[in-house]
Amino acid sequence: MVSGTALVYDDEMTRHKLLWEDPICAIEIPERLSSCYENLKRYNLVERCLFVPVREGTEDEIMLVHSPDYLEVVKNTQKMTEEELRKTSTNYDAVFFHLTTYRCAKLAVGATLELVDAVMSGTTRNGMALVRPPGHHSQRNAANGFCVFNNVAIAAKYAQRKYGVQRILIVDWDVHHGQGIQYIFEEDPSVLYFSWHRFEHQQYWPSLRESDYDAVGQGKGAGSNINVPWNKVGMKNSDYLAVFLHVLLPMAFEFDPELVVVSAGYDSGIGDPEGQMSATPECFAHLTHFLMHLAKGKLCVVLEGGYHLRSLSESVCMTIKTLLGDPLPSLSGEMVPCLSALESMHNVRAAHKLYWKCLLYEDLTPLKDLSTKSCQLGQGEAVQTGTTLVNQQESGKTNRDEAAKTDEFLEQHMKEILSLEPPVRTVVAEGNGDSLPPSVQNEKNVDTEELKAVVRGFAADLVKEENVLNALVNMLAILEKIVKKKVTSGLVVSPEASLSSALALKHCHDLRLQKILCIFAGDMDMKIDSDDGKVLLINIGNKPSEQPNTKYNISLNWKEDAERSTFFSALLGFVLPVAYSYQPDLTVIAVGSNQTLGTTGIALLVSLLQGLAQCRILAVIQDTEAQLLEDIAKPMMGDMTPCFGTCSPALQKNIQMVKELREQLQQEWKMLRCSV
Ligand code: X5A
Ligand code: ZN
Repeated sequence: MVSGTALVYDDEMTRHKLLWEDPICAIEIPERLSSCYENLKRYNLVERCLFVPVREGTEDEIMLVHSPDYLEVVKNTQKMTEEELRKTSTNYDAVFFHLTTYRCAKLAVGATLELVDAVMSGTTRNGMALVRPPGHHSQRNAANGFCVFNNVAIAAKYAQRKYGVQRILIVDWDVHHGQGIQYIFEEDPSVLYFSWHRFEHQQYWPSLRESDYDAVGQGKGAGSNINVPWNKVGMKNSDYLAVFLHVLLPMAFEFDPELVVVSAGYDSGIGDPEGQMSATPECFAHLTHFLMHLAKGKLCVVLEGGYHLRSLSESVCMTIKTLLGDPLPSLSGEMVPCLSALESMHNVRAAHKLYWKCLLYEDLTPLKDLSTKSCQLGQGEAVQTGTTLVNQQESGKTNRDEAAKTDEFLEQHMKEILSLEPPVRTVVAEGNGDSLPPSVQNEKNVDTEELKAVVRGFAADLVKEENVLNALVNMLAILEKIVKKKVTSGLVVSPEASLSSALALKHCHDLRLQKILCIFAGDMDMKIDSDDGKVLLINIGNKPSEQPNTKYNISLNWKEDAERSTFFSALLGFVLPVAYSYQPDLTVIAVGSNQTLGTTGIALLVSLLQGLAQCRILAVIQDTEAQLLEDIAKPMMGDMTPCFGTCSPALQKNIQMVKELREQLQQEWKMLRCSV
């Protein structure tokens, strides 16, 4: 298992700066880089990373993407007068050159390639490069939008050449469309490019027709370019999450990349003057966490935009904390995607239906393009809650006020979310887990009368057997550790998994936890009264359920053995949206006999559920399934799951079942929606 996180940075990249008045370029300042690094130091994250020095990208490396003529133009800026620099800058849209630009742009390329080397060689599992100038707008023959060399596109070509990487996923979460990357890989099926971007029906910069959802790639590359246009500002955590769950991740798992590179712009975060969006810093932790499940964790995050210094630097810290494996804070805000986001999601899914098996049975009626007017404020949409920060104001004074308000909001918000979070990822296991990773603590022979009394109070007649009593007491001891945040997660093997789970839920109630997400896999015999919303039960079993599904008691029953693709679509398209909508305080996973998820399925389930409930999970495993212990413990410790391979299409009837459930419950659980 490869571990560790690389951090590539050099403050020399702060030398590139704007020398004259230019209101458009004025936001791309050196402090963008230094403030990120300062904040990383403040959170003690720098010393936890493997620090990788930068180098210059070579001319050959730059020419993997750019023309010799363009390289020459940039090279010549090294010895220009200010007047000439100014003149050269005006040849491009939203670009400035400085005497050090060529040097810094070469360092930005080299830093990105050093990151690729660290990850591809297995020196670290993942990492981040903090670079300036950014790259995703630059093109073969042109600088554009503050970008000089296309760092991420060069990195992808480099990884293909040097390491023979067959499939690369580029995720561009910057708020602008990385049209440069799109142009470079448009016809290349080996690079899947995903970008979401402020678009406003083509009114927003760079106002290109080809930034819309129907630009799906060309020729052999058809289907390998995914554009999600944002036609409104104010997109929030739930909108970003919905697009990941319903658009990017199904396609990404199907694509099965060998490397993931992120064009990580944080101008899509709250307070940014360019983006005008509302996503809070922990949203980037969740986006990062999802991407860590692809390509065996090989994830290279490369800075692009981000112009609100506090928002930028907090979001960068959240990204790096997540790369390091820290527990994720819960995603805040109302979990309801807005109508405009749903419309974009519908359109992009419809545009890609022909190219992806995961969309094969989706009911994607002809593209809808509601006019801007008809999709103005739907229910919940006027409430860009939590902040009155989002407001398209033009005056400079108001912008400064808005920025200061975001500063204040973030100060408070980060304190809150980070104080809730358990400090480190720890797993404690009950009893005789011989096969467990050594980092898992062991809880043995807890012997408290208090807990025994709890057990007797629960089911006196059932606990005559010593081993059952012990298992229940140990489970309670572990549960209390999780609730008190002494550990993040716990594992229990039980001769009576149903009984153990029922007691766990009851005890959670006594400990005043408000909402418990309880996931069952395999045969479990449990009657739980969950109508009051304190428990949400999702049963992923084989047995057809006797009761009809209700908001808090849901059964997913495969018709036959589930293929991997059925499981993916159920997990991404159903379980996670419901779980994120519910926002639980704890997750209980109960595994009975005859579970059909397989070891990789269970591991993926456990791993992805760590995005909920501040990472707090209790797994209760029936003793006959004890061989699963290790597969569950590993993802709890932050080990990524084994690779899945690409998917065959799922059985239509299974997909149908998931689809029907989604339709039935999308009024109750709004994150299930992916269409208008
Ligand atoms: C990298 C980046 C934005 C350019 C905006 C020009 N560029 N109006 O965020
Ligand atoms: Zn940007």
